[in-house]
Amino acid sequence: MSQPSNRTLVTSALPYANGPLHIGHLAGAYLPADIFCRYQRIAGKDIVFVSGSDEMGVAIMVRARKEGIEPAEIVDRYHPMIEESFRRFGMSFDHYSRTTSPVHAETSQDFFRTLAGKDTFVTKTEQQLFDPEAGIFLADRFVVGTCPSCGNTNAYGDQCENCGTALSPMELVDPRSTLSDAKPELRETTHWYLPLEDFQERLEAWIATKPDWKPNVLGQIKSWLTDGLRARAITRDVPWGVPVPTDVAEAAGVDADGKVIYVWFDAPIGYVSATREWATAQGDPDLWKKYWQKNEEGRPRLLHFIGKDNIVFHCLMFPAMLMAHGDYVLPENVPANEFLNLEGDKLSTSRNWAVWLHEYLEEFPPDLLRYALAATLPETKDADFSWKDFQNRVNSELADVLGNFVHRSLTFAGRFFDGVVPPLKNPSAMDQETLAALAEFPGRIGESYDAFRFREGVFESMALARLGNKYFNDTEPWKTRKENPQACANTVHISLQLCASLAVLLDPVLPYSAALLRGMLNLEDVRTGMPGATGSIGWEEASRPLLKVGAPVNDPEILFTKIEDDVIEAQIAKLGTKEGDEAASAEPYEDAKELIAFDDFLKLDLRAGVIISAEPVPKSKKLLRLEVDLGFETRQILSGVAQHWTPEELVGKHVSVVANLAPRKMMGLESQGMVLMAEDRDGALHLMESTGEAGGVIR
Ligand code: B3M
Ligand code: ZN
Repeated sequence: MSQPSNRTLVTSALPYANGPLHIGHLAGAYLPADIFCRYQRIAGKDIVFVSGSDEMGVAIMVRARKEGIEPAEIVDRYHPMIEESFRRFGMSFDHYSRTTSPVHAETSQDFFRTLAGKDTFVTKTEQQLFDPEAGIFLADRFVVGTCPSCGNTNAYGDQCENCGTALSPMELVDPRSTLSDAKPELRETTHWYLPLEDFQERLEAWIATKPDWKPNVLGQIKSWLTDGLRARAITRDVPWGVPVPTDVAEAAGVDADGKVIYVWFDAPIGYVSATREWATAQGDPDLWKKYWQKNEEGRPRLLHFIGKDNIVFHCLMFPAMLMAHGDYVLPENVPANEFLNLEGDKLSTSRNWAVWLHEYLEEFPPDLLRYALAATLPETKDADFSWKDFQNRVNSELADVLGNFVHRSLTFAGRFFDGVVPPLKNPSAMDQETLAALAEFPGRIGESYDAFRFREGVFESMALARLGNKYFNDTEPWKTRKENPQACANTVHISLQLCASLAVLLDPVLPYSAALLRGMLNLEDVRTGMPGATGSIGWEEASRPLLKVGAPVNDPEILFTKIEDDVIEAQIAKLGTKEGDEAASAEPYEDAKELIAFDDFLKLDLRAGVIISAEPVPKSKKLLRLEVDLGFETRQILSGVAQHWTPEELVGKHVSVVANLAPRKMMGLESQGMVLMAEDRDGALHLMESTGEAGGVIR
C-alpha cells in the first residue's frame, strides 16, 4: 500500500434537483462536511470540497410529470435555488456542479466505456415491467411494490427506503406503476449489469481494513455482504439521463437508442466531474488527478459525507466501480449520518413537515441553525430538531454564554482601558491556569473533528466560551478595577485573548459570527475556513495569545439576539400546513414500522370518548382545544386539526382516544391525551369513530 499524500477530497452527496433543501439535508451530508473542511483549511491542510446537483434520474422525471413540464425545466428551477441556499448557509464548496454539465456527460461516459472495455459488465436480455398507458419501462421510482426483504408496501423499483435494500423492479411483490393505474405488462429489453457478486470478496477484504468506520455504517454494509451481493442493472430505458455511449452499444450489438446510464452509476462519478471542473477553473486541468489517483506524492484521501439511505451506493457499488476502473483510490471513510426528525416526527416534504432552508433564511441568520444542528447532529442514531431546542441553544448558549462573554470583555476594554489590549503583568495562578487551559483547546477540538465527532467538537468549542465566562466571573474585574487595577488589566487581557482564539476556533461552525468577532477585535491575518484563504494565524496558533498589547479593539456589537417565544410558536404553527408547498414530492405511503411485542401494545390505554366542546387555540393555525368525555373524567386535548374541521363539526363526535399519553404542553396549554385519526396520503384526516360508550376500553 502506498503512503498517504497530504491531499484530501471531501464530497457531500449530490442533492436531487427536484425540490428545495430542508434541514434534513443540512444535517445529513452538508453541515458536517463543511465543518470538517473549514477546520482542515484553517489547520493548513490541502483539502478540496465538492458537490453538485443530481439532475438525472427518475426522481427528476417524477417531479416533471407531476407538473406537466420537461425535466430540464425542473432542474433549471431547483439547481439555482439549492445553490443559493448552500451559499447563504456558508457551505464552503471549492466547486458546486450539476450533473447536466457537459464535463459530467463526458466523464461518466468515459468511465462506462472503460469498464465495458475491461469486460466488467454483462448484458442481459429479459422481460421487464412496462406501463402500456404511459408507454415507458417502469424503472426506479416509476414503480412501487412490496419489499421482498422487509415487507414495506411502498418500496421503490431501485431501493426500499425502509430497510435500505437495493432492489430491481422485478423483485417487487405486487408492483404498481406510479404513472398510471395500468397493470404493468412484461416486455423484452436489454441492459448492462454490474455483477456485484464478482466484487464481493474484494469488497469484504477492503471493508475488513476499516474497523474504525462508524458502527451505523459498518452495520449496514455487513448485513448486505451477509445477504450476498447481486448484479445491478446500470442502464435504463427512460428519456432522461446520460446516454449510453453509442460505440459501447455497437460493440455489444445492442441498440443504444433511448438507453441511458442509471442515475446511481453516473451520480457518484459526478464527484469526479466536479473535481475536474474545479481543476480547470484553477488553470491546471490535470490537478483533479492528484485528489483521485495515486501518484508519486502518495495516495490522496477520499471522504464521502452522506445520509444513511445512500450507504449501499457509496460503500459497495461505487467502490466496486472504482476497483473495476483501477485508476482511482477508494474512499478512506464514509462518515454517514442517520436521519433527523422534526418535533418528534419523521420529516416529510409532502406533509410540509420540514424546515425549508430558503424560508428559514427569511427570518433568522444562518449561524443559529448551523449551531443548533451541529449540536444535535444524528451522528450515531436518529436525532430530533425542535424549535424549542433551537430557541434554548440560541438564547442560553450563543447569547448568554458566547455573546455575553465577548460583550463584557470588549465593554471592559473600551470603558476602562481606552479600547486597547491592556498589558499582562504578574499573572495570578488563575490567569496562568486559564492560559494553560486555552493551549489545550485547538488540539482537543481538532481531534473530535478529525474523528467525525462534530457534536463533541462543537461542544468543546463552546466550552472555551464557558471557561472565559467563568474566568471573568471568578476574577471579578468590576472589583479589582478599583482595588487592584493590574489584576483587572490581566483579566481583560486574557479575556480578549480567549475571544481572539474563539474567533478562529468557532469559524468552522459559526463562520459569520466568527468573522464579525474578528472585526470587533481587529484580528487580521487569520486563515479562515474558506477555499483559498491565506493568513498566518491558523488553528494551531489559536492555542496562544493572538492580540498584541496596545492593539486597539472596537466597541462590542450584538453577536446574537435572543429569540422570543412568539417567534418560535409561529414557526411551530407553520409546520404541517400546505402553504408554499411547491415542495410536495411523490412519497406515496409512510414506511411500515417495526414489529412490537403484544405486551407493548397492552401498555396503550385506548378508550372510546365523545367530543363535548371544541374551540380554536389563539395564535395557532393548526390546533383546536377539545374537551373529550371519557365517562370517568373529561380531558382537555389539543389536536392539530384546525385546518381539517371547524370546531362545530367536531362537537358530538364519538372518537377513539389514547388515554395514557403523558401530558404535553403546546402553546401554553396542557394536552392530556390524543384523538386517533387516519391520515390519507394527501394529508386528509379521518376520525376513528366509535359507537361504544364513553370510557369503554378499545382493545
Ligand atoms: N441524489 C440521492 C439522495 O439525494 C442522491 C445522492 C447522490 S450522491 C452521489 O438521497
Ligand atoms: Zn425493505
